[in-house]
Amino acid sequence: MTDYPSIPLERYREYPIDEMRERVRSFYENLDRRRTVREFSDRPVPRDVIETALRAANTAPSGANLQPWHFAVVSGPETKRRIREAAEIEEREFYEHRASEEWLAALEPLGTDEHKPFLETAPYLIAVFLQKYGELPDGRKVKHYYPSESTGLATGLLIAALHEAGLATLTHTPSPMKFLNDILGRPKSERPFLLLVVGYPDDNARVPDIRRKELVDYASFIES
Ligand code: IYR
Repeated sequence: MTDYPSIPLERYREYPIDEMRERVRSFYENLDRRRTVREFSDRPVPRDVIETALRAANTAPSGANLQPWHFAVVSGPETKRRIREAAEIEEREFYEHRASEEWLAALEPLGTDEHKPFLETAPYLIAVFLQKYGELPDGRKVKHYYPSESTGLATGLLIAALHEAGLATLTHTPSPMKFLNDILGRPKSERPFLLLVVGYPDDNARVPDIRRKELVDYASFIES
């Protein structure tokens, strides 16, 4: 392992309080416009935009800075077709047998079902893999710490970056997702974490009129 030299925190920026307020508000207001979309356009998206969003994702904090994630970026129609086929098999099983009545009732307002045409329509699918352990070139294993937390953080940043770029995403979690390892040729050290569908929304895309919780409902301040 490398030993990192210690360097000054040169790239940190502090802002005057008013500017701090303005920046965080505008950041929040922009994120608040994000909606998960299920109807995608097939309009192409430049690959370099995806690459830069992935660089943003890769800035996420991770256990022991081991960056325990892999992003498999799929744009090829044949691979997208295979992913759709495999996902729909699992999803049919989910909606017809595996899901409890309670789960199906929770999904009802979202109007989801086993049909996943967006897996072929959208220009990009990003399969996010969690690396349970790392593998050195000589085959030795490197223990990873907090890989789920780390990969979740990286995925959150990826979604925010793509939204910032004006793209829509759908976090899709066909379960089980093991087929992604086979189709995308990923090693067994990697567990499929989720499948992110990326593109422009369809011109006629509609979304359910959901509400976000109020601050008091999801945060508490302990000041003594
Ligand atoms: N994976 C299924 C079901 C599903 C589950 C949850 I939790 C959602 O928020 C949405 C869908 C599907 O993608 O349809």
